[in-house]
Amino acid sequence: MAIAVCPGSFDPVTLGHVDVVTRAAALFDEVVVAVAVNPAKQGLFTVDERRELLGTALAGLDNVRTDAFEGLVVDYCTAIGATALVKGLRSSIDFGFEEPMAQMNRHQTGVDSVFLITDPRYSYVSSSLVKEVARGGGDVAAFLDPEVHRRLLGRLAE
Ligand code: COD
Repeated sequence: MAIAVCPGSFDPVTLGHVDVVTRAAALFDEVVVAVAVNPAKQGLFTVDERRELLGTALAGLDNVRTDAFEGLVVDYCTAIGATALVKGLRSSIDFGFEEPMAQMNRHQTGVDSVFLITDPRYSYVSSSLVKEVARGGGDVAAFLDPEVHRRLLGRLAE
């Protein structure tokens, strides 16, 4: 069984993430969407909240589950028997960021990285940009699952 991991911060999950995970689910037997726990970085949502929102946005994808991990993503892949990492690529800037990580990860344990080119509708979408625009009162509904959108506006209003 080919298991892939889609790692990320997912703070919060956007439709760009959903698109990549949906396409990965068609390529692999099982996809684990894994939230990276970074104790040094406080997010807008807790790790548990991010997993809950991922579950909402990815509902209906039967071979997808969520998890969280701390430490190196390659060690997490080994622990669960995953042979591939799946990442989304929005631009050459993403490639510049991802390429050394992919080489380092492959050097560490042999785990390969698979890159899916973003759907053009989401090529300029990131969690951080969505949060910044929403904080300023801009409309980000087109980039989020409706429940994630509702929760984002609620959190920003607190
Ligand atoms: N369209 C397509 N793909 C997208 C979009 C979009 N609109 N938005 C984001 N993505 C992709 C990103 O390119 C990325 O592949 C993934 O979705 C997750 O994105 P984010 O922003 O939620 O998460 P990041 O980029 O902060 O995640 C970085 C990791 C947590 C994956 C990385 O830091 C990591 O692996 N950390 C674990 C520690 C580790 O092993 N470090 C050594 C690495 S060599």
